[in-house]
Amino acid sequence: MPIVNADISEQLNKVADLLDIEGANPFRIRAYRKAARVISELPRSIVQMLDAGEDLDALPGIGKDLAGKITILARTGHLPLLDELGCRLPPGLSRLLDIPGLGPKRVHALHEALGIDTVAQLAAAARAGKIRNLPGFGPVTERRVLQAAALEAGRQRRMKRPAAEQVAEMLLAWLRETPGVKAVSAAGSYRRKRETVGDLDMVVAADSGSPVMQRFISYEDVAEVIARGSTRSTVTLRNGLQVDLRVVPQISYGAALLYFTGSKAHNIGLRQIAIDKGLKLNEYGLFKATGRSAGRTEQEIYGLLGLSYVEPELREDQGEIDAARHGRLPKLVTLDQIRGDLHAHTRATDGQFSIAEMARAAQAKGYEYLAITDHSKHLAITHGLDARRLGHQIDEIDRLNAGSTGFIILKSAEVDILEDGSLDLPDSMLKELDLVVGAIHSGFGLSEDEQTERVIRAMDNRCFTILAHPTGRLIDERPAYALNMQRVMKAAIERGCCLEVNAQPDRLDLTDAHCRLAKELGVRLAISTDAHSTHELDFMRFGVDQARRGWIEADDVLNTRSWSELKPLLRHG
Ligand code: DGT
Ligand code: CA
Ligand code: CA
Repeated sequence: MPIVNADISEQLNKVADLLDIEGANPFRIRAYRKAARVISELPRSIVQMLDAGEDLDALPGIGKDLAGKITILARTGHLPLLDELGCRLPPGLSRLLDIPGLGPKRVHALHEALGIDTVAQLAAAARAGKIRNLPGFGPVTERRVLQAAALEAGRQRRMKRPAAEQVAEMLLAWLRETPGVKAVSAAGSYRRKRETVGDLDMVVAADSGSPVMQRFISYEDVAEVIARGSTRSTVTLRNGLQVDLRVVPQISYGAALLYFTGSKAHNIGLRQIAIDKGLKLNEYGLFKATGRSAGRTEQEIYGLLGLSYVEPELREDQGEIDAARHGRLPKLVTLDQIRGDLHAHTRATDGQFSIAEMARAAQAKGYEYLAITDHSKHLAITHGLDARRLGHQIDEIDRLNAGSTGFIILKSAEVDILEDGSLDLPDSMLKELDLVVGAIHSGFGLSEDEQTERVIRAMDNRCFTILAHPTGRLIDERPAYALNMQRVMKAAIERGCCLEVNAQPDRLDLTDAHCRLAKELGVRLAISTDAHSTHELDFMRFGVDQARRGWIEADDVLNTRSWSELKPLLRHG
């Protein structure tokens, strides 16, 4: 893989950051930053320039010495100076830079004054009130640092779904190939489809545990074996994730799966029902005084407890046991019921592909429609569309639709909701669209009342259709802005608007609890990928999982419908 300009620029910036932390000569630091900027804005690739035999020191701000370093970096993908700096500085220091509000200058000051090298030390100093007294810091910064450090620590502990999924599926496949293995499944929060997982739990059915454990600890990604037994072992993988594995005989497989899937609260509820029936439930089975009654499958255990089968996504002790007893569990929406995607970007703004390429990929998934929802101009960083460019996009979509059957590209936009609640495109343009997706990308700091009013005012616009990523949170990175969700949802119902379940695995916004609230209040939801590339259309499964955790059924979801069924449900100015 040839190194691209953006990578070179990033590495140079990193050098500048580390030099800055070290307190190096400001001119030297500035030279690296300038070079990083020049290279990131270059219309041509550095590698191509080198291939053509051109001199890099002809570029503005890049002298002989830097040109040499950049050449090494471009040719080898490696910058020796960066390794050197990395060795000279404590390893935790550069992670401090990831904390919002902490630039290299402040990291340098914290290191010099308090000897802080790690996020944990930083949090401890903030808690002890030591940071507020440093020159240039103060109590506000101290509080911010404390919040950010808590988030940062949380980020280290829990892993988001795509990363967890990759690790889990490969390991499951590895275990499945062990001779004598009869069944293999993930359990725990991963199987319950939680947004993040603390560790992975796996259950294997086999007559003998030892060969399975032998294969488990010989998995190439294992960094450390924490515990090893014939029925239970724990390892840490190279990426830091811990995995717990249990091996049980097939006759106990269902009971073990049930137990280790959890949640703990759900298990406690089940165990109480067993006790009330004079039975005993544990990870080996469901027992009568006279011996085992069930254990091979989860289904037979639920059945003997007088419950219908509870999908793992619902096992959170949120009323599912009662619903299972009375046959009132929801029939959860499934991925194959999804018939289109109502939020996707193209190269016109911050996406990576053309309208036609995105549409072709959506059609290949078996969808009937895809809404193109590029950003509006207020989001300048994405080169958002103004009325004129949106007009061109509309013309292009009409042209593409004219030549296709069985698939329709929907005309739309992800229009910014401005701070006063007005929309960032004129009504005359919005009226031309099949649907309007509205979103907040600025002014996160408004009070709950102000933010709620802002969103409701946006929905007052007769063209407004779907509120995208309604809380604005980024998992473990940015908290939700203050918003009264109940009021927003009620206002949406009154106005015929819908809310989005954004399927980006960093967002998953609405949350499961909000999905549940939407269902109770009767707000329709769109499960949308917000895809910025063709492969991100596959994020749909994460959105569906989130909706399932929120008890959502097909009828609650806009895009389980064909376009002809959907169209009359969308209000239009
Ligand atoms: P995580 O790993 O933090 O994302 O969440 P879980 O739910 O995967 O929790 P974990 O890994 O500690 O345990 C996996 C499952 O094992 C858990 O969901 C239920 C079961 N479990 C663990 N400890 C207990 C316990 O003390 N009592 C009961 N009833 N079940 C437990
Ligand atoms: Ca777990
Ligand atoms: Ca565990």
